[in-house]
Amino acid sequence: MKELSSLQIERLKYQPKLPSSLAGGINNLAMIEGSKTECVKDAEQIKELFANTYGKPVVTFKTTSTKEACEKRNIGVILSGGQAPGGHNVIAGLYDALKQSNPESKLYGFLGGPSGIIEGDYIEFTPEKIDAYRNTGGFDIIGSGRTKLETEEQFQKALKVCKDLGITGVVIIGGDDSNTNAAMLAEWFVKNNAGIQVIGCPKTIDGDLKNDQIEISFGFDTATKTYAELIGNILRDANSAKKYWHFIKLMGRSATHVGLEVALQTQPNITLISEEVEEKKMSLKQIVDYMADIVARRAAIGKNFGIALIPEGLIEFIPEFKAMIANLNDTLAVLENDSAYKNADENTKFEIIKGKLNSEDAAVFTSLPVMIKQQLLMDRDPHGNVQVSKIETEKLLIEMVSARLSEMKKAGEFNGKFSAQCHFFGYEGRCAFPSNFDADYCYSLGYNAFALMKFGLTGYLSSVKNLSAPASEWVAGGVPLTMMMNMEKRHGQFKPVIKKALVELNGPVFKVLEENREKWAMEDKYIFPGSIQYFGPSSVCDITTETLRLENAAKLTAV
Ligand code: FBP
Repeated sequence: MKELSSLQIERLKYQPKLPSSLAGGINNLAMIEGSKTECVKDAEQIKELFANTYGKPVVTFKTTSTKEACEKRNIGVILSGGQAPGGHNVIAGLYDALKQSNPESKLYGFLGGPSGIIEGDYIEFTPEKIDAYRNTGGFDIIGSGRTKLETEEQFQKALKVCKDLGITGVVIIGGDDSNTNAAMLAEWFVKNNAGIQVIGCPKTIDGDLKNDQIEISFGFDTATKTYAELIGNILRDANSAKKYWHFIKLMGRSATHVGLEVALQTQPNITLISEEVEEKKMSLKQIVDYMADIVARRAAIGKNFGIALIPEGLIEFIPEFKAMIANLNDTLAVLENDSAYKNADENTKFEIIKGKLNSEDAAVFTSLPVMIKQQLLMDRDPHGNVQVSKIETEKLLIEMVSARLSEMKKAGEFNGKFSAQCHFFGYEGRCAFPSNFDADYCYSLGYNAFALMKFGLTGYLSSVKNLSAPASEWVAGGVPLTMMMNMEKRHGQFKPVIKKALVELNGPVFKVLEENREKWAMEDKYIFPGSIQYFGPSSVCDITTETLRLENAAKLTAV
């Protein structure tokens, strides 16, 4: 019986590339400080909440000839939130840097996400354990979770666990919510003279944790390439059978970076962009009309097939739903402790909700099919987010487009067939073998996280920039977490959180879609990217996403 696939065996041998500023070794680094920073919004409140960690400078590293080893250190690491390809390499990079700086140092992994540091649930990494997970996908090395770290009791428990293990640094690998945890923990540790640093690493397939300092979160590259492969296959199937419309919902939570990137890689017939829907204040009816119009126009030229990409978070961006969901969130936060509501049957729950919403929101809620109502009432995640992965927007749209086409048929405006298949691609891409890009980027992020600790920093996000250049030219450094924060309403209360980066409608990536979408709607300009390649020519194995390529090219032109 085989224990490992041939690809597993080969990937374990891959040696990830480091930027040349780090490749000289962890003991040969110098840090360069930039200017002080400000948060993106709500400065007064953020400054007050993060009195000890606010406003620190951006930093970068360079190699020096002066060698400076580290004292023995114990570090803890947490994988937090949804899986993203490359997480294991962040841990491998961190481990290698730590051991290079002092072989006596230890790395602990907290199990099951942030709850591990509170419960004292951990393992100590050995070289064998690390080696078995190099360049592999998934978070199974220590598991992940979505616990929100915010209470005094949680922080006290985390402090005790760290003190018992002699831990003086914690690395949190996560997205916007998890790095909000990192910022809160960093601030609390400084305020309480704990002597424990906290560094974050930018993870999420959603690609929404980005700004001038963080070009992309890790996992986006591999996940979008995986979805693009699957969608390329479906495009070819649709173009072969010529009998189905495929409505494909794509993960990405709020922002449509995933959908946009995959659209550029495959050129499907319809791509909905949540940010555009919001900007143009499109109603659900207008979205349905737009889709039905393309279906009808294609049918008129004999094409009763096509592919539509639907972003996971669409519903929260349709203005009438956005308002209703915001009020629904507040209502549910209150009803959370109401036993009459909790014990009520489904119909009574719908009635209670209707009674609590204003008349406009109640009308929107009532207009929805039962399935969507049920999905909207599901528990929020621990950070207060609607669990959009469970809302079947693709089915809702198929139902509504089909109804609209029936009306059009009666009016003589549609004379074709509409037979639809629905898909949801999300989990398929989150644990894929990291692409070479993600393998290198993640290893560098982890290695760099230890460099930030070595220089005594806390409340920073590990940052590796210039990512569309070869890895040797990447720029390693750190960015203060507070720089990305603002106040947002969660579970009915305003809280400090890292601001999500949405698709920029005047940015270079959306522009490509905008300029081409009519052509892609009618002519079949499908592209078939195929599977991620790990071995072979650089032109196939080391390509970045279109998003990164276009955004960095635009930055260069602007300079
Ligand atoms: P993160 O923001 O934690 O990286 O999560 C990304 C994500 O994959 C979203 O795209 C998706 O909406 C969500 O996680 C699904 O969550 P879960 O894994 O809990 O079902």
